[in-house]
Amino acid sequence: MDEVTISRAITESFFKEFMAAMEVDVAIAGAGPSGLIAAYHAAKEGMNTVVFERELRPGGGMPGGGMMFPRIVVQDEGREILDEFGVRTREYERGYYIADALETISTICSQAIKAGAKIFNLISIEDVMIREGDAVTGLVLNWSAVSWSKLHVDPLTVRSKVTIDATGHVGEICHIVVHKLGAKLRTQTGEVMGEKPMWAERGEKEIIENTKEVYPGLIICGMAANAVCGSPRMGAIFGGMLLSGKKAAKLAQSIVSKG
Ligand code: 48F
Repeated sequence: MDEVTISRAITESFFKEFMAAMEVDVAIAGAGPSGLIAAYHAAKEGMNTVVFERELRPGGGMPGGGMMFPRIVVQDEGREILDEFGVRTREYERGYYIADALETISTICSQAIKAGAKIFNLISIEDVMIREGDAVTGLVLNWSAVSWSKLHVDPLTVRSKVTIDATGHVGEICHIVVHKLGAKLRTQTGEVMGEKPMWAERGEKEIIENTKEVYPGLIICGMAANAVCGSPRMGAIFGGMLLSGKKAAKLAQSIVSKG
């Protein structure tokens, strides 16, 4: 057993993938359920796809289930998606299906990686790259440990044909675009409107309409879509997250195919 061989194997394989991720079709900020579903579908459609996740582990809010009970609920449309992934569900009451949160998120994450998406954890998006017309053309990243320790270290950048903000309840990438560019988003007010209080049915319905190209080169999906467009949160029902991720990948494909 040679420790240095182990170290070389890890370093070389990481940097090979990291270099390949610097110029991609689709760059996704956030490896929560919506970002991972978007990554799975984008990669499956043959797009070169990378996901950057701030935390040590992917999954976002899904492993926590409802109030740390690691279970999630999906409706019929969500169940169909879980069926495709081979995630087991049980009908609790008519139209309400329960799944194990850890089985669900680990399966989606594994399938996204197997479909070809590259997921880098412990990396935070701290800015966007822009070009003519202020279109978003990439993400600016740094080790999460740098921001957590408040070190002054300059970031690196990846170029992408399309970027997806899947950062959850804050919608961090949209905030950056609005604050740094003074840009108007394709929302009712042109601003990040902020998430509204819990209303599961409306939240689940509106998340699909809210999943869109909100700014040139920038798609919003998952809870970020509702937070940016001023729609309600929905708690531990996850069908909308899954459908939103799938729609985001489709939108990304139409942008990538236009070149
Ligand atoms: O919050 P999160 O799970 O977002 P989602 O995919 O799903 C929402 C549900 O989990 C739940 C819900 C269900 O009804 O409302 O909350 O929309 O995942 C977002 C991920 O993005 C990461 C964050 O750590 C989390 O894992 N993230 C947030 N900001 C950044 C980031 C950033 N600037 N750079 C990298 N990752």
